[in-house]
Amino acid sequence: MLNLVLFGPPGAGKGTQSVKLIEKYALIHLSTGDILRAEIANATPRGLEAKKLMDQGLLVPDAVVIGMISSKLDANKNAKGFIFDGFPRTTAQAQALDSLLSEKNTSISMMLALEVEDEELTRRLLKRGLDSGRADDQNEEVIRKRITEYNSKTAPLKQYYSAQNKFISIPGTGSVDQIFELLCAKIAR
Ligand code: B4P
Repeated sequence: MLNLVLFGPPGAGKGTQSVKLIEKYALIHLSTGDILRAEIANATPRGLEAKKLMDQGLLVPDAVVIGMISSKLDANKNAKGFIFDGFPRTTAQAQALDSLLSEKNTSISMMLALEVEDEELTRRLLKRGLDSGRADDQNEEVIRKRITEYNSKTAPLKQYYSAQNKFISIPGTGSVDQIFELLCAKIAR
């Protein structure tokens, strides 16, 4: 199985590149951000709780997102592989993912990390906020909070995957197609 973690700060291009990767490699796309936004749109109790945190730029509790990923893995037993987009975001999530995959006799193949400077991230997210309708993209203070959450809780996962020899860094600036080619070259190695 090909199981990719697509990693990077908010606005690095994870969602954008996932669309291209799932088409090329026929993988199942699991984006915790998309799953949470669907729960919000359906006004589920979990969605309503998550919205309060997401609107402030904070992470949703580990137990919530781990539970969501676990059910999605169970629902896709015959998948050729998965792209984990925006998950894991904490060490507890990474450990839970390793054990969920090992129960299925598989593991993460590699972590592809898109690297983009903070100023460019803010610019991209504010631009998306003009037409996305996403509350967390419309306020510069909230965007900065998301980047701070990333730097304190999520960036340490680079070490987690480096220790397993699975960390690959990719420049996340340039055209979407150029970045996609870099990702494909690393996957093909
Ligand atoms: P996510 O939905 O994961 O959102 P994101 O990181 O902000 O965006 P994404 O990475 O998909 O966007 P992209 O860069 O593609 O999370 C939202 C919130 O949900 C989190 O803040 C958190 O509260 C919660 N959450 C989600 N997962 C969680 C978890 N595991 N644990 C706890 N909480 C969790 O695109 C950004 C913009 O850049 C787009 O407009 C795009 O067009 C543009 N862009 C992309 N590539 C570009 C390029 N090469 N050049 C110029 N612009 C580019």
